Amino acid sequence: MKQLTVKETAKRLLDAESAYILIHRSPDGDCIGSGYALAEAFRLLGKKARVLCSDEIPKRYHFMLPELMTLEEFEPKLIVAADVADEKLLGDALSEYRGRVDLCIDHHISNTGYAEELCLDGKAAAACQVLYEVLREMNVPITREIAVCLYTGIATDTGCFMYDNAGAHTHRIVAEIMDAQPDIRYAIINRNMFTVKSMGRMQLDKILTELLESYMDGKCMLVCITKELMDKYAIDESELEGIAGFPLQVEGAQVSVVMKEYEENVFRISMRSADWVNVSDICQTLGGGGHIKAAGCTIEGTAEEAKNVILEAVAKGMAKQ
Ligand SMILES: [Mn+2]
Repeated sequence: MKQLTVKETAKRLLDAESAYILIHRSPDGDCIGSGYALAEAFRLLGKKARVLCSDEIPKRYHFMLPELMTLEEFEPKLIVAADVADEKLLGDALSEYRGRVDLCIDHHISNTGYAEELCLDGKAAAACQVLYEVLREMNVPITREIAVCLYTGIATDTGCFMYDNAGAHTHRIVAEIMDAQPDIRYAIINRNMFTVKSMGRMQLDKILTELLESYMDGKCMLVCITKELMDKYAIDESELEGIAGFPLQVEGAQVSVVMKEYEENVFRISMRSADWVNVSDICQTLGGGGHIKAAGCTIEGTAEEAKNVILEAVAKGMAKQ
């Protein structure tokens, strides 16, 4: 793996006449934003690009998708991954691209270096922020479509500019995006991403409130969402968006753990930290990773077994720090 500067990355992209752009499974605002903004940039430059994802893009993000040209099949000259920290996160449907990624644009310090070339800024709030700098270097205009993608990616990865990662530089880039496209209703994007919930999701929040479990004198709040629960209330996977920070709203909570039963006896764990606990370290001891305040891992076993493993790791992690 070779580390590329923004300038080198821009050149690499300008030199390629076509690309497949891979984003991670369970797509979020940042990978969708960076993937489609790059595809749109390719289109503007008269190149071919297609965004590939193992999972369908959830409806709530459809407003971000530019009307890309319908393309005939093409053999990509470049395979790019956007916001994908680990090849495993490409998901099953894209597993054929493992070991074949030419260039990765990312902001996860935990990036495994699977791509041949890597443009990584571990300090950037979002892959969209890194991509913004690359697009400027490529002299790509910040069109309405690109602005919507980049803004949404940065807004979602910073929890609506509430996390530490939203520093002065991030705000400056966002200001530049807003200056470039002043007519976009940014407040509406934020309202739709952070405030508006389906009635089903409101009901789910009520159930989750009842299911909240408190550990370590309330410093660790946990909620376990089993398949049984999902079925009982007919909850769709996409309605669980942004649920990771939910238990962290409780006063005094330092770490939140959301366990989602992905397959029977397989739990995807999302961990969040309010302040000083490094959950990336904790998740790494469980075979996962991520950011200091937002990380995840996968645990197999019954809910009780998984819970015990996680709580032990959290207790250890908190004692160490
Ligand atoms: Mn991201």
